Amino acid sequence: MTDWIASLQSLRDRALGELADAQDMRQLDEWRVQYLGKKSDLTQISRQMGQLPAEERPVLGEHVNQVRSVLQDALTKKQEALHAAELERRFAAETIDVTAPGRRKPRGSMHPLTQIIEEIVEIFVAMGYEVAEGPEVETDEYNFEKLNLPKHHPARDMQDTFYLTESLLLRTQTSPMQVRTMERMRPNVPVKVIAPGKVYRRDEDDATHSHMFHQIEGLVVGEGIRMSDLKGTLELFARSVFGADQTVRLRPSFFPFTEPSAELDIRCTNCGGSGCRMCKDTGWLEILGCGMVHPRVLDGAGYDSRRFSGFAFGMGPERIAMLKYGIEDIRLLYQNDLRLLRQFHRVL
Ligand code: 2NM
Repeated sequence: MTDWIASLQSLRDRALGELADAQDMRQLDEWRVQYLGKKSDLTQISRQMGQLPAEERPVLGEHVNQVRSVLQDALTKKQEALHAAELERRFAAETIDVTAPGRRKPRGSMHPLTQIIEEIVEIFVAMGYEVAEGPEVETDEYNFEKLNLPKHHPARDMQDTFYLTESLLLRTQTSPMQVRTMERMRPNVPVKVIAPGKVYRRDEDDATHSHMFHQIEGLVVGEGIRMSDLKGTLELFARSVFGADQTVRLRPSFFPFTEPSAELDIRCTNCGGSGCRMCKDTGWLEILGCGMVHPRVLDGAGYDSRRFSGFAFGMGPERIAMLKYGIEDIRLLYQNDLRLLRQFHRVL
């Protein structure tokens, strides 16, 4: 019995000594198997206690339990210490200098065309228009038929349109969105909508033409909408974009979807009206087309033209940007040459 107790004590001292030397979790685990596991000396001793006289068993059992709990406590403490040491090591190794200066990234800004489009859309949004955007692949029906351009109409030139199938095409204007908006809104008024987006025409690209360009169209439908509403609206628009001192004039024109139709001119931004190369000595620059919505277009979209009227207009933001900034070749707007883009850098 005393021998057993002595060997338990030396077992405990040996185990604690080895535990103190353990360096990592793997060694701790080996130690646990060796001293507290199923095949450990401690477990063997527990098993062999049966050989002792009955009165000695509880005494030795007490000692065994005590050693086991001392070892178990020591193991837990050592685990916690190793854990803490590991954390300390990582905190020390992984510190970062949060005061170190960052790497500067070159900052881009909006493309001049995007800037102009947003500026124009914003002017009409401020007047209470909603913005309508929609598909670039359109049906013949919406791009032509509902805009008073029946099949075989001369203005509906096959040569100018990218047809995908007999009835599908790349839209040549954004007016299909105006028609969709009227159909969605009817019979409610007023309809006030601005439709910006890409349009496509079969054209040879040159300084003033592009097979893909942008259009912004506006439409107002209501009761008692008149040509003077159109003129006042467009005058306000022209003054917002080209300066508060701008003057405008309407010049008769023709579009299949408006009657009457007109073109809006502003005073030449280059010479102020005295005549120059830019305005071909007229003193005026054309900036958009417009007119009173044709009764057939209104009726076709579900607004009885005997009761409702409306005005519409369409402009090319490329042209507006070129006039406003004196850009002489439309292709400059698509090439993304940094020498051009940097001139329109705006800090956002
Ligand atoms: C223009 C010129 C004149 C126009 C017409 C319509 C609609 F859908 F209401 F009939 N939207 N846009 C229009 C009118 C477009 O672009 C030069």
